[in-house]
Amino acid sequence: SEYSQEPPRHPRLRINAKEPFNAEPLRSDLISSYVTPVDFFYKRNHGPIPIVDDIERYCVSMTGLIDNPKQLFMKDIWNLPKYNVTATLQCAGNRRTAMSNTKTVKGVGWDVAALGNAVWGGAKLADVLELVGIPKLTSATPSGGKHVEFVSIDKCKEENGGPYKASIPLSQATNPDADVLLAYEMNGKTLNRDHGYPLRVVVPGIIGARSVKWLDSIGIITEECQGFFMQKDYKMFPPSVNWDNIDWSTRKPQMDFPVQSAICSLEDVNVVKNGKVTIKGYAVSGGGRGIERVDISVDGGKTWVEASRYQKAGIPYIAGDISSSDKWAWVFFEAHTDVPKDAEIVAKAVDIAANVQPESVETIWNLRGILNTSWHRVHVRVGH
Ligand code: MTE
Ligand code: MO
Repeated sequence: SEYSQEPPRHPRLRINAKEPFNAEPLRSDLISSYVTPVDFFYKRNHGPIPIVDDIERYCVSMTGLIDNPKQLFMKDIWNLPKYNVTATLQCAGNRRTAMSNTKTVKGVGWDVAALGNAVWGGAKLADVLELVGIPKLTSATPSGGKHVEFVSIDKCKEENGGPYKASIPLSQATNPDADVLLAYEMNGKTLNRDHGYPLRVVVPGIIGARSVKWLDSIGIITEECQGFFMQKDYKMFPPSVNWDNIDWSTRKPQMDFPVQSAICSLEDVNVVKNGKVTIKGYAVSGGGRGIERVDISVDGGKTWVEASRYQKAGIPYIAGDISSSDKWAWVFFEAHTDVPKDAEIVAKAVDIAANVQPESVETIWNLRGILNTSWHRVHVRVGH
């Protein structure tokens, strides 16, 4: 079958769909390190994993509204200055299963681990675009180019067997501070097949769907990409919209993700012996907004305490301070409490723009089940 040449994967992944392969780590594996090991980084695919076996001949076609269309080979990309950017990639479908539990949604189910934090190594897209004559900080080219489209070599059924694609605004692509990468390394090693070998886009701060893997071409275009995943998917609709009244054209493709957090040291339901629990998890917000605070409740949200936050051991995390924190990366939080009786433990994060996670999933329910950022709740039963 077309799935007979999939790469090997870690046996401890939780598989949500086999073909295409979609899997996430266990909660406990997710929070065992600030930089997620490649093996435990969630894998989100819409088709079979492509095979690129001739790296000498592999190239990215630069097309569209540019004066000199060009083919860039890996050596051209390797020749550009290399940047390492620590960035958390999060699928818009993270926590979809919990949203589905209130009312059915369409899409692959995910627990709370459809995200990961990696050190991505590669060239800045802003530098790559300069090679085809587009200067830094351009929002429109003289020829009317306003968006940058990334087209993959994979084949997806949603595109009727065509490639996965997405676009971002040219202003973001040409802004060196936006840290958009064409990445060929993940955590210091050559990118592996599951994550986009030999070259993928990494767009920090926005939903994972725009970070196109297995890049085939980059196009400068007038309007945003018209592909399925931009126009007929990954849009946020209000709870009133259903499959009978949906009008996809009324909404923009989702880009930034909202503030999110989840407890990963506990499962949905836990039995503990003496009532002492460690509450540990991650918090992250889109757009490079740091995490200001994580509040923890052990009484279902009536009263709260603040958790401690950290990225790297020994370095205090200061939200919004790029000299002490990784701007595009999650923070871990931790709190230790005594839970004398059965309890509902809740986490909610606040970002530096004072955005707060919504209390209930019902208020943000949407038919595609994206962006479930409601307060994360787990239950503890004290046994004797
Ligand atoms: N790129 C291609 N070519 N094909 C895909 O199916 N999935 C997207 C994005 N890029 C996808 C893709 C989605 S929805 C997400 S969340 C991320 O890749 C997942 O990246 P990962 O598998 O490296 O975690
Ligand atoms: Mo995704």
